Amino acid sequence: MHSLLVIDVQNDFCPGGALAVAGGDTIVAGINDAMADFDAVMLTQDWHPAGHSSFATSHDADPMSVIDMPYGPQVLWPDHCIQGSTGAEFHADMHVDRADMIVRKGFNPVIDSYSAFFENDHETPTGLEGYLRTRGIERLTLVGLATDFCVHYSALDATKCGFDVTVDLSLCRAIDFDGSLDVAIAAMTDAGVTLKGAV
Ligand code: VGL
Ligand code: ZN
Repeated sequence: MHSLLVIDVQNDFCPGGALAVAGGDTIVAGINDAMADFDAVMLTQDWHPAGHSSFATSHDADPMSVIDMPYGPQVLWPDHCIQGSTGAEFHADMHVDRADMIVRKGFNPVIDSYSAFFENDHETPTGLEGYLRTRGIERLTLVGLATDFCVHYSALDATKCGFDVTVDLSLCRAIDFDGSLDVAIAAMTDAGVTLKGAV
């Protein structure tokens, strides 16, 4: 079984959103088309409570600054993907009805969660691993936003969990902050993730 895992294609990561990724909306049609090629489709949804600890406003700090959290360094983001907000909704054109499963992440007020599998402490599971295993899914193709954060960490954790992982870079877009895209490509390559398509 081969599943498509669509990461965080939400309004706040698209142009006009709170944490807009350049070209974030341009991948939606291609993702919809790709859904037909898979046995199953899963979506993730970044889903933060107001006042989340990953927000710069919660620390009186500048967006994109980095602080030390008990679980390691954390980039402080503009407020984004607040539970129930329009920014947290999926892009209106995405075929959400095709998804068997929607995984929400980042709801723990004190730990961020880039990965679809574990929170940023790299320990607390989201439950996705068990879901995929019990459904007999062994192969995953990841697409979505952003290449260098949530796609990157989800791909690394998926390989750690033993799945056969491909990232289709043509259906991803990056934040590319402070060299983060180069770091992500190198880390995914080292981890044995198959990278397909152009960045
Ligand atoms: C993401 C930063 C903060 C992502 C989510 O989806 O890549 N990045 N929250
Ligand atoms: Zn977030």
